[in-house]
Amino acid sequence: MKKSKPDEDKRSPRPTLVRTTRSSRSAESQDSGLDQYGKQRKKQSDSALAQDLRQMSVSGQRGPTSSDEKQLGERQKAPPVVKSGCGLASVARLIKLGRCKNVVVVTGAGISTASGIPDFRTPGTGLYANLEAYNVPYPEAIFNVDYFSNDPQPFFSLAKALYPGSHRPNYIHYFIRMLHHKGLLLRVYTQNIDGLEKLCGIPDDKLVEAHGSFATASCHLCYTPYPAEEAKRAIMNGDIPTCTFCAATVKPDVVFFGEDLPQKYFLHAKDFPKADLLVIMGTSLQIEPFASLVNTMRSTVPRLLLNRHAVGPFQRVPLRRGDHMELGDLENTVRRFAEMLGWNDDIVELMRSQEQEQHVPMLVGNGSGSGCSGGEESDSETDSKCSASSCPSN
Ligand code: CNA
Repeated sequence: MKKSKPDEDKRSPRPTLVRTTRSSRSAESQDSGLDQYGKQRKKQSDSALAQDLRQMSVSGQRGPTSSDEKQLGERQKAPPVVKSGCGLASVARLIKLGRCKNVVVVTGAGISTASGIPDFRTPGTGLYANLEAYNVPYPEAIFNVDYFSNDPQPFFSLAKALYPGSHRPNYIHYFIRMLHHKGLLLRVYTQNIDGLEKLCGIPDDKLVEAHGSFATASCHLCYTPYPAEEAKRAIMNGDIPTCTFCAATVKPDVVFFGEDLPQKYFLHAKDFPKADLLVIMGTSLQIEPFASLVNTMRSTVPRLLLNRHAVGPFQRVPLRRGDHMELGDLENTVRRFAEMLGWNDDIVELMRSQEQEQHVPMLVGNGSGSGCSGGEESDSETDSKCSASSCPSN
């Protein structure tokens, strides 16, 4: 293969925000320093936290005072009372009244568990609970670039399972696409690397894959681009793709801890001031700087959390004015939401037409985690098919 020069774009000066695990919060700072896996948490002293705190103050939220903390601590002894269905109905009403025309959706691994892809942190089924298969000393090692430099095999084993092609988008992905078809989606910011947002037909200009994707690959040392299909073939065959320029290991352009987020991530600075609704789905909000995004929304903008349990700022009792959450299985919740909006039939029809067009069985599961195998397609083939697909009328 012809030698190419290192990717200039990746070296050009730009704002840098590196991916880190959220390791300390104000309310956590006095605890034992152990995370939920019993590992010692690292002190968060990097620029991401500084950015995090700056963003929080910009959003108009004051930090908790010591009396707030005391009260919060007392209230948190009792489990928070979650008003079932109320938040969902309120937000559905706002959308039906035409009050939400610039919706930002923020997603995580929980939107893809119904497609059969395990998330990180769900006890029992999450990847972090099943690490024996990957032979790593601690969970984050699998996405640690220094660890990868030394031993790429754990990540490559995981990559085999996550490579786009073996999983299908589910109802939740199509719900987001329906927001787009209704002309309401400003942007979806996903932490996922499974490519299912693209595969369900959400156009590139509406999508920010904040933690990268498998669609491109490059040398992890000198950033020389490498053909993504060749990298995939090597990884699937158990080989190690190596850089044609410096012979170091090539990796798919998935953002690892300690690496910069893609330039597109910075669209949030333009999007968030414009947004009139934030929907957060299927994320534990543990990874910075992404987790702090949700705190940069203007305080007058409603935020809706759809997840199995309360996360991030939704752990506060009572919730901030304008915050809503609906806890439970995400696919069920999103179906109920779609029914309230009168979109369910449109979504089912959209799924059917898209899956027929791609000649794969429709994933109609109800969150049982049964992924279907689809055809092996490149992202660009999928994209052109998606954008050409017919959709129900708005
Ligand atoms: P996480 O920390 O595993 O959190 C997932 C959240 O979703 C948790 O709060 C779960 O309770 C919740 N959840 C999972 N399944 C459901 C469900 N069926 N119904 C309701 N809630 C559910 O993952 P995050 O996304 O917060 O962490 C970000 C990491 C995960 C990113 O860097 C990703 O690259 C990485 N990741 C991505 C994938 C993927 O692309 N599908 C899979 C695994 C990990």
